[in-house]
Amino acid sequence: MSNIQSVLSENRVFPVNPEFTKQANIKSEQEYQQMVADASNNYSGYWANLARQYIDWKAPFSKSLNDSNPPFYTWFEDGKLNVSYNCLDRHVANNPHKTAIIFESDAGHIETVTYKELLTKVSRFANGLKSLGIVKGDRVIIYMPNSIEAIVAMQACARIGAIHSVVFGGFSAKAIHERIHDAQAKLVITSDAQKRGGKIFPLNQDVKEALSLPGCESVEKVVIHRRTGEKVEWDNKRDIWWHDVIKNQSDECEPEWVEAEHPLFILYTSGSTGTPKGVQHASGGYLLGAITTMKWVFDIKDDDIYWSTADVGWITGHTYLCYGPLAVGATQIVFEGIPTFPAADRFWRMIETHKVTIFYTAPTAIRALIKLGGDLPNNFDLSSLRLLGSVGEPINPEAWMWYYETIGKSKCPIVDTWWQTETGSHILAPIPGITALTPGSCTRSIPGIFVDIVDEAGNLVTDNNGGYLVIKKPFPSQIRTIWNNPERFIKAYYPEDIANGKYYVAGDSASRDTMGYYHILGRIDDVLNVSGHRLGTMEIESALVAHPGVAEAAVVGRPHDIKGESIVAFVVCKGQLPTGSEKDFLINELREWVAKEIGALAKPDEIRFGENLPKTRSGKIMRRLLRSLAKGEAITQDISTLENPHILDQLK
Ligand code: 6R9
Repeated sequence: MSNIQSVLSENRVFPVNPEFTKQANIKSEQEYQQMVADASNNYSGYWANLARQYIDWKAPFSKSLNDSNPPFYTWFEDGKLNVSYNCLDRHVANNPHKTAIIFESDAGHIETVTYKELLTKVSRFANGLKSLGIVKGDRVIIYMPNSIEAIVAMQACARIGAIHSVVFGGFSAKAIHERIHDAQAKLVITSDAQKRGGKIFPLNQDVKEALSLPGCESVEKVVIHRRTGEKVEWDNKRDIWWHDVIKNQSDECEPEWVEAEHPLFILYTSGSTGTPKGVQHASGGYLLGAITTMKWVFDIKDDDIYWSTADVGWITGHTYLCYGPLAVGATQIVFEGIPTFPAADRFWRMIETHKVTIFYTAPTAIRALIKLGGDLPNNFDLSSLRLLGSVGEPINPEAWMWYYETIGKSKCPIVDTWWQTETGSHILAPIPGITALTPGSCTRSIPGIFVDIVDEAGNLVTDNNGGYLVIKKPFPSQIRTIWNNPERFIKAYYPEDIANGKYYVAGDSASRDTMGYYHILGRIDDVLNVSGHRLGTMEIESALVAHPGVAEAAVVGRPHDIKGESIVAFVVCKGQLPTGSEKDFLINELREWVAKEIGALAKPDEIRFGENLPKTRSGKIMRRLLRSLAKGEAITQDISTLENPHILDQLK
């Protein structure tokens, strides 16, 4: 709450830096307003013009938006393109020796590849995939660290029309298994291990474990990249080394020209119910969202050194690492490690070393780095920076101010970008050359995207209490469906009980201030945001209940200074209420259990035991009450409907 209050009472405004405006891709408010007017007057034509301008099409499209079967919208459907061609070949034709990626490993080793070299790597690997029998439409799981190879693997899938699904390296074998099964993947691409913060994480071992569980019969081969040299438990029938896959392959691979709606990838994300949802993105519309926002929000230029610290396992690592920067022909940093290794000055050192001009990271990293050494950045030359970005969760005004002053020296605009796995690209974000900034606000919508705040009935909400954040018109980069589950797609994003299912409902609440700027207040569903990672409370509860000693569990979020939210679990055990050393043992065991079921990122920070959970007489768990208990607040809610008030004392 304190975070929300401070955001809402924020009234500092930082005008645009005129030096920035002079060189910006969008230079004036009139230009922005003209774009909004163009989109209002001819919505479909507005996006069609951009798609023709920014994407190289093999076969031109004649139709822009097709909204004949809502909410299954399509864009540019009779056009043909290849995303990898747009990311590589067209730049190689103009500027083959431009650096595409500067890779810095966890240990500080640097490797650089040009566009031409990257195209060669992608083509060889794409040919290798074909030799393994992978064809257009096949699903490929990628479980790799941030690396040139992870990008090569994703781009190679795009090149041959295979649909990748990247699984974040922090997820467990169980989580990989779930995704393989849901996507019916034919191939898994992984590394022997991953090095982060000096520690080794055996990725291939997780894949092995996942494949040993029933339901992975679809997987024919596992390609293993040798990253660390860790010993690999080899499976003769299934495993093949990356270096053997590319051996003797041609440097050229004709792209598979796919329809604009051909799925580019599936990325699993948490929702309020059930298992993670396979968010499906289309090739053409997604690419357009990535390119336009690279230009408008990141103001990308030919000579920029762009750095997004995101991991390829998340949507930011897809749009603003693998696809967006390459689609616009930029030079970017790809970093394998973590911000605090070998010391908490790693980011600042890297900005100095590589003369980074655009830096994009998450509030949780900023908060952690302030805590570990708020004046460390002063030891480095950060003068190359010209633009800063933030993503993943609301940035509290204090962290914003530090980022603005200490990192940006009060001259770099901060683009606080609100978007989601499902939106594919930025939705709310400042346009840096024209938008005055307010700490903690992601300001206005991208020109051509129509956002609003409404109540259940679909009426506009204008007060500070906020309402449902919705996107009123379909847009090119949006989710097409949930893989294999169109009913769930409709229910999750176009629910009948909010504005009659007319609008895309984001799952966040927001309010607008007197400048018309948006302030995100947080999720309205049972989704937690822990260090910028989306986790469903239900997912963690199911994991806990799967433990043989647990009868029932409820999970809530509690505000946390650095992580944004921390995870508090209330657990009812089978049998006696655990006490003393038995209790400590069980807490430890349950935390490890959740790490195994989902991944270390989902480990509860605190576990409390009770003989029961607070429930209404109809048996519903009173989550609001649990949230108050987790925060240590006095219970002021009406507990008259509570069936078992005495257990509140146990759970305190
Ligand atoms: C890109 C990404 C999406 C959820 C979203 C919201 C939160 C993301 C934010 C933000 C406030 C921002 N979120 N960016 N909240 N300000 N700038 O993070 O995608 O992992 O799908 O999470 O993250 O709650 O609904 P994803």
